[in-house]
Order: sequence, then structure tokens, then C-alpha cells
Amino acid sequence: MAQEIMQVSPLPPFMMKALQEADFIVHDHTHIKDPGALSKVTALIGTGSAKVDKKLLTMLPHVKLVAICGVGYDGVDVEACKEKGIVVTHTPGVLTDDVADLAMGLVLSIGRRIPQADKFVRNGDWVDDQFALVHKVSGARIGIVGMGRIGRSIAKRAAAFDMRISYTCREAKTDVPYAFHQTVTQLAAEVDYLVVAVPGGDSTKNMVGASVLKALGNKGYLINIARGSVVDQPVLVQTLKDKEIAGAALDVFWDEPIIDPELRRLPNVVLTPHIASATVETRQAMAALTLSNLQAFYERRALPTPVPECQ
Ligand code: 8YV
Repeated sequence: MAQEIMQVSPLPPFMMKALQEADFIVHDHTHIKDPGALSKVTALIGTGSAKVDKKLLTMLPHVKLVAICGVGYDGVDVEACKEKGIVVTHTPGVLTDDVADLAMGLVLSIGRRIPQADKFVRNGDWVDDQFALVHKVSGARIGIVGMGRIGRSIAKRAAAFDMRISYTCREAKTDVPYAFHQTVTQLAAEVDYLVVAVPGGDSTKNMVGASVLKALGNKGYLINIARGSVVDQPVLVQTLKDKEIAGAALDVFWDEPIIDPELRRLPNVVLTPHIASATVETRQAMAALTLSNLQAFYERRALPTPVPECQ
């Protein structure tokens, strides 16, 4: 019998195709054509930006699985899910390389001012001017906030650039050789590039605020490939305007995809549209893992990748 599921955020076409081929009936949360469908839906599917709150769950009495196609699931009220006996799954591991690749790309982009240099050539400025010298990235100090899968992968790449690596996270790790700092502010004070790689959610909200940015200082760069919520964005914008840090390279923002016009106008930023995992290979692997979680759930097999709170 075809299972009825509901998408709670837009899904890529290949994911929809795979779901249909696997015989799922997919309802769209924003355009529910059949009001009776709500009571038939037994699983929700969405991307890392999906919002699944108590209100939505109350409307869907038979939902028992929330399958997130993304490693982050900060939009899901996991406690509310657990209270209702709903399991949450996500897609860790398969996107680690891509996210770390983009983090290093952003370090190089902001440090070497690659987008600005591109604009300089396109504008014809090279004809009668020289592009200003920047500082060397190889050998510079990088501080990683979060030493999970993605943090470690960024460190591995930074090591290949001979960068001096340090990090912070809840507790020092015994299996990494990098210098540990107790707080984000202490870490920021010691580095040229501060890279944010922690999950979103209440526990990390505005973790990078005024004191961290002050510690980073006017020669330091902030890179965020995690969640917009981890950085106090209005404070960051003001700090950038006042040139109290050297620059920021951001893949994630508050209120995506609406970007603060002030941020868009700043010359000392590099902005990308939440593309850290956006390669064909990785998005397909994420879709496949999401489908595996759904299929395992309906076939009553062990779920491949439940979130840690549901393990
Ligand atoms: C995308 C992400 O937002 O995995 C995450 O947490 O932020 C991204 O990979 C998204 O979930 C893609 O489907």
C-alpha cells in the first residue's frame, strides 16, 4: 500500500522523483489539496530549513517520522516529537566534504579577496590600477568553532594549507592535535580566521556576538557555514560597517533568502546562498539517505541515521 507523506519544505525534483518511484504519495504542506490527507500522513519530509513545530504536529495525529534531508535539524522541535513518539532522522556524513570544501573556499575568497578581484577585472579597473595586496592565507591562524565531523574536515583541509589550527567546543577532544580554547571569545582573540561549524538552535543562538567579534579584531575574518542564527547578524553588520573586523564570508543568514540590504552593500563581505552541500553528488547522496530512512521506517527496520536525541 502506498504510504502518504508530507513535504514541509521545497524538495529538489530528483528527490520527488525518487519518492514517487518508491511509491510514496507526497502531499505539499503549503498546498494541501485534500483536507482529509492530514489524517493519512504518517511521515514528514523536509530539508535542513524545514520548520516542524508543535502546532504542525498537532494537525497531523498519525505522523511517526520526521525525515530531514540535511544534517541540521534546528527547525524541528525534537522534544515535541519525542513526547509524541515521533522519530527524527537526518543525513550526517554524506555532506561533510562539501561543507568543509566551501568553508575553505570562503576562507580563500575573503582572505585573497577573489570575488573583489574578479569584479576589478570585469570592471576594467586593471587598465589603470593595481589590485591592492592582501595577506597570506597559507600559514595563517584558523580557529574552528565546533569539532564535530565538519569541524574536523575543515581542520584537515586547513592543515594542507599549513594553517595553525585551534578550536573550541563543549569539551577538549582527546583525539585531535589542535590547540583547544575554552570559549569562542578566547579562540577569536588568537586567530586570523574564525570558522563557525556548530549546529544551530537555542544552545548556539547568537554565540558569535559583540565580544567575540571584538576579540577577532580588525585583522580577523569571520566565516559561517553553519546556521545564520549562530551569529548576531545586526551586531556583525555594524562591526563590519565600523571595520572592527576585516571581513566576513557567509553562506548562512538570518531570514534566508531575504538578506539585509546593508549586508549586501558592504565591500568587505563574501556572500553565498546557502550552498555548502549544493553539489549534484552530495544532494543525491542526501536524498538517497533520506529515502533509506523513510523505507526503513515503513519496513520496520532499524533507521540508518536517527538524530542523536532519538538514538
Ligand atoms: C541544506 C543544510 O540546507 O544539511 C544542512 O543542514 O543546511 C543544507 O545541506 C539543505 O538541508 C539541503 O537539502
